[in-house]
Amino acid sequence: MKLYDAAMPAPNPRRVRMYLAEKGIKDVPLVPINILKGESRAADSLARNPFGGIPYLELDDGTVLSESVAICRYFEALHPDPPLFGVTPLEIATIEMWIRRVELNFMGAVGQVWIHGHPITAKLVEQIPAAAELGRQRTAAFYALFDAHLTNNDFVAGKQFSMADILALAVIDFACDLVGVPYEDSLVNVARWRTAISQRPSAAA
Ligand SMILES: N[C@@H](CCC(=O)N[C@@H](CS)C(=O)NCC(=O)O)C(=O)O
Repeated sequence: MKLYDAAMPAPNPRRVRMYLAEKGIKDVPLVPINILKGESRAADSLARNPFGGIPYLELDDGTVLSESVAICRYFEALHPDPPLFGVTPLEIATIEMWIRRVELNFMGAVGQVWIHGHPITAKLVEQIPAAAELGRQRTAAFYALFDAHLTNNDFVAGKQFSMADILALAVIDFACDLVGVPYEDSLVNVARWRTAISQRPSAAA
């Protein structure tokens, strides 16, 4: 198999690299794709993944799996330990709830700012400033709810580190370090959580 990958600061491929590092899965060859040079939209890449996004995983029989969370679920089924998608029905549902919240409410909002408000994407799309502003407001709303949740939780889905932490770290680093939508200094629980998750060796993957 081969994992088509893109370097930092791309948040979605980073999720899979961090997941693999947490699981101790070392035997997945990476194929680097340069998104800024247009390689994710080149004909050979689109032939493998018509949706164009990186990462995607090509299996030995030619089957291609895209979507970072789906790729990690595939590895989770192959290598259940340590579990990063939960074990009990409640853990599984809670982690899934947070994965969807982070994808839809957080990444969706940050992505709006990235596409409609960042100088890099200004060269690629016709930007709508009002969409960027809405994305900023949605991001701030997510941060406030996230901080309140983390008041009594060390990890996104509660007591255990999970795939939801991986997703949220990839999005928050992208939001703060590239897109320019950081959280307020007053959100001390978000800051504490981010520092703790960033210190895991997998965060460097
Ligand atoms: N929902 C997808 C998103 C994939 C995606 O948009 N990846 C970005 C990099 S973070 C990308 O490849 N952008 C360039 C493109 O779509 O051509 C996932 O979770 O894997």
